[in-house]
Order: sequence, then C-alpha cells, then structure tokens
Amino acid sequence: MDIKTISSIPFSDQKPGTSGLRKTVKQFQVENYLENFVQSIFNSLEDFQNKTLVVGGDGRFYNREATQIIIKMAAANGFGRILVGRGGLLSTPAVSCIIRKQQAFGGIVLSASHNPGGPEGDFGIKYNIGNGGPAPESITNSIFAISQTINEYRIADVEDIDLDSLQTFNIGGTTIEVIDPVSDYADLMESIFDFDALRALFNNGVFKMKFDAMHAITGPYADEIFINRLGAPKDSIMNCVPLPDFGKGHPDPNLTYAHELVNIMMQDHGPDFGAASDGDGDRNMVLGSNFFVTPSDSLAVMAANATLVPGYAEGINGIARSMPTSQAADRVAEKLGLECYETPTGWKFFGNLLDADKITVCGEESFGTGSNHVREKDGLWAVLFWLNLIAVKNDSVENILVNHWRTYGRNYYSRHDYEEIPLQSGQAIIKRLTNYIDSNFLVGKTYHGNTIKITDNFSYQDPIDKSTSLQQGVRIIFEDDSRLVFRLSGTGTKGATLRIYLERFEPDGNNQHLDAQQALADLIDTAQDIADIKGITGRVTPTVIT
Ligand code: VG1
Ligand code: CO
Repeated sequence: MDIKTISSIPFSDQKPGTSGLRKTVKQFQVENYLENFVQSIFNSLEDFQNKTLVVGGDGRFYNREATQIIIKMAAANGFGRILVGRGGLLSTPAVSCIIRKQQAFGGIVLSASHNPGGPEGDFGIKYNIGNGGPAPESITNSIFAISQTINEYRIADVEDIDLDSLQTFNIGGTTIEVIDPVSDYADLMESIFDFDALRALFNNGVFKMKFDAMHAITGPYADEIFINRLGAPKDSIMNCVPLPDFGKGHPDPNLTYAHELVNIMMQDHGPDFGAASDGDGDRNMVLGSNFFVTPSDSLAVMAANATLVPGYAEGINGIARSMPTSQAADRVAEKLGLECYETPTGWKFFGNLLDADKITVCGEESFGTGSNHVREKDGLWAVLFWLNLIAVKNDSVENILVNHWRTYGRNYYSRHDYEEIPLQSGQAIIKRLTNYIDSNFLVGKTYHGNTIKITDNFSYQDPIDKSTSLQQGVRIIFEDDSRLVFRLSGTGTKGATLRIYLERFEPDGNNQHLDAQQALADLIDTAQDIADIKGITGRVTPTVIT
C-alpha cells in the first residue's frame, strides 16, 4: 500500500459541539478540512493498531465522498479492519450496536442529525468510543487541541472502493468489509421487544400506524423491521428511501418539521399511532390519534412501564435525563425507589452511568430516548417500545398518557427555539442572565404572579469519572418549582440558536388537560421579560415550539 503524507495547516474552528463537529457542506469541502479533523481523531487515540473501526453515515450529501476518505485514512493509520455500511450508510444507533457487537475499537458517524442536507446544507462527523457511545469531553477536547497544531495527515493512495455490494477488500494489511447496515440492529430489536405481540397488533384488523422516516436513514431499518419482520401493511411507513437532501426537507421529528405526518395524525379517523425519526435515526417523535407526546413524558412513561417489555422485564436500575428535560421522569423514579440523575445536554453524559449500570433508561427533551441496549439515543427503539406498550396495555396513546398524569401528576412542558439569531445577540442574552445570577438580582422578584426562588448556571460532576462540566444552562426556579432554562445550542451552524425550556408541575387531575402553551403562558411572558428577547433580537415569537 502506498501511503501519502500530505502537509496541511490547522483550521481554528474544529471544536466539536454537543454532538461532534457540524459545519456546512461547503466548509467540509474545503481542501483538507475533513482530513485534518479525521487525522486529529486518530492522533488523539492510542493502541488502535490492527483493531476494528466502524464507519457509516446518514446518507446525506457528501456522505459517500467522506466515507472513501475516512477508509483510506484509517487504513493508512493502521486500523486492521474497517466495517462500513453498504452505500456508506449506518444510523447512529446502528453504529453503536455494531461497535458493541463486534467489539470494535470505535466508530465514525457521518451526520449532521436533524440539520438539513444537500450541497447548501450541513454535514457532520463524530467519533464514538469502544462502548459504542459518543466520545466524552476529555477526548473531544483533545481532538480539538490536536486540530489546532496539526501539520500533516496520512492517506492510502488507492482507488475508491465499491461501497454498494457486500464484499471484503484489502488495502495493504487492512481488511475492509462492506456490511449490511440493518441486520445486526434489527436482530437487537428482536431480542428486546415482543415481536409476536407486535405482529399480532399489526394484524388485528383495527390498529393502524404511520411511521415517517423523513427521507433519512431510518427508511431501510423501518422497512426491514416493520414490513419484513413484523408484517405491517406497506402503507404503515412513508418517506423511507434515504435521499442526499432529505427530499429538501428538514429531518427533525417535531410538530413543525414533520408536518406531513402531523397532518395525517391530526385528522379524524387517522392512524392510532404515528412516529417519525431524524436524519441519523437517533431521535423519535411519538403521536397518538390527535395527540402529541412530549418527549419528556415519553421517557417517564417508558420508565414507569418498562417491565411490560421483555428486555426490561426484570426492572430498571435507574433513570437519567438531561437537565432541561422535564422532571416527569424524576416522579417515576421516586415512586419506583430509583435514583434519577440529571446530566448536561448531550448523550455523551449518559455513557458512564450506563456502563456502570447506574441507569437503564435515559432521555432528553429533544426527542431522544434510549437505554443500556446501545450507547446512543435510538429512534426506532423508542417507537418499538411504544408499540410494545400499546400491544400489552391494549390502550390508546392518549389514554396511556392521561392515566400516567393521574398517577404521577403532569409536568407541563415546552421548548421555544429562536433559531439563527446573530451570535452576538445570543451571547448578549446569556451574558445578561449570567449577570443577574451573579448579582442575585432576580431572587425574590415576582413576574406575572410567580416569585423566583433560585437562579444558577448548571454544573455537573460525573459520578463515575468525577470530570466536571460548567455553565451548562441558566436556570430560574420559582417558589412552586416551575422552571425556566436558557441555553445556546451547540449543534447549529449559522449564528446562534437560543433555547428556552419551560416547565410547571400540575398535580390536580382536573387541571391536566390544558394546551401546554396555555398552561405555561405566564412563564412564556416571564422569559421574554427577563431575557429581553425582543429588545436584543427584535423577535417576538420563536422559530420552533416543541
Ligand atoms: C441538540 C439537543 C440535544 C441533543 C443534540 C444532539 O443539542 O438539544 O439534546 O443531544 O442536539 O442530537 P443543542 O446543543 O443544539 O441543544 V442529534 O439527534 O442532533 O445527534
Ligand atoms: Co440525531
């Protein structure tokens, strides 16, 4: 094998965010930009010679080109075996599954998740470690540090390999196996859920489902699992062919961007169950007929009912949620006598807790739920979990939720995003709030009838490796424990995105049926007042409400 060593100069902006490095496709196409980052990943790792690397992505524009580059660089850097999904495709949870099953050293996922794709869209790359989960901050910090001084990279001087058939190739001493992206993952799902009960549900003559893959990676997985293995009618799934530009859509499963599915579900006599997943297959949105399940509630319902699913029949060890996620899961943990951990935003913070068996299920308000079956959030897993619950309980999504609220109380919850505001405006808002915290200015003040009890900026110490993460979100907590949380997104590529998370607990069963925006109206106004969003950004309404 001819290995070329190419000299290169560092890029200043290769700091991984909440989930890897995300930039515009155009940025990734700049000469040596991707190569520098990939070499920085390899330089940050030790003892990977002759070991296995898993590579795949969500099929977005530039996925194939990037896959070829990474294979050639991994071979030149001394990996012994590279497993690549056919077509360069692998969902994020499938990468996690395959790393674990094959005991690989690590994996590289190519995705910008829910960000739009295509030549004008976004691209991304993240590194996953041997437990199958996202690299922790110690590694991402080291990758960034190396990227700041890198001066060369290594790449095998060979032809592109054929990614489209299941074959094995050799580049020097490195074996490259093109693998079926779906089968290992589908087998894992079959080992967790009651596929007989699901088959019966799909064929009971009444139940109808609509799953929307949003032209992204979960299409082939949904086809294999729902249609081939569970015998669901063909029209149970839609938009299931992954396209490089996601059909010009925005593959983010929420009420705004998954409007095609939402319209189907919010009509009379629509399907009983609806779900969607995002670009790389790790997010999920769950809908009932005319009914939206808040992701925070979804986590709580799963935790409360986990023993109904074969894979969790023995019970769960504990629960974790990201800080901005509603405290609905905490109430379940309390009742079950379990620990509930509160982590910063981003799946990488769940890895140690899962590895140490402190928790079994975990989730984020951003349409992410998962468990110890892999080390990523997992969209189709969540959908199958809900289907399994529906099959066992023989009840509607809405009834399952209403009964849950009666038992545990309801945490009214919403997130308001102000997307693509100027970076300076985003920073100005956080600065303003941080000043308020530092001077204790807000404590004791009353806004729209609510008095503020505590203000802080969330910090976290990992209970296992004791690493700390500071400034993970501004929290404003009121006398009745209602909360406002403010933070800037770490996944956007244009300007800043301000996220405001709103929450209020309602124990009274007679008051649990309001629309969340109505129930939270005073907190929404309070957020505007305290952060002066209108004054600083000129915006009066959020871009996306979830
Ligand atoms: C967002 C979500 C966060 C999630 C992250 C990656 O991050 O809020 O909960 O873990 O995306 O998800 P941020 O920093 O933009 O708020 V994915 O599906 O984009 O890998
Ligand atoms: Co995603």
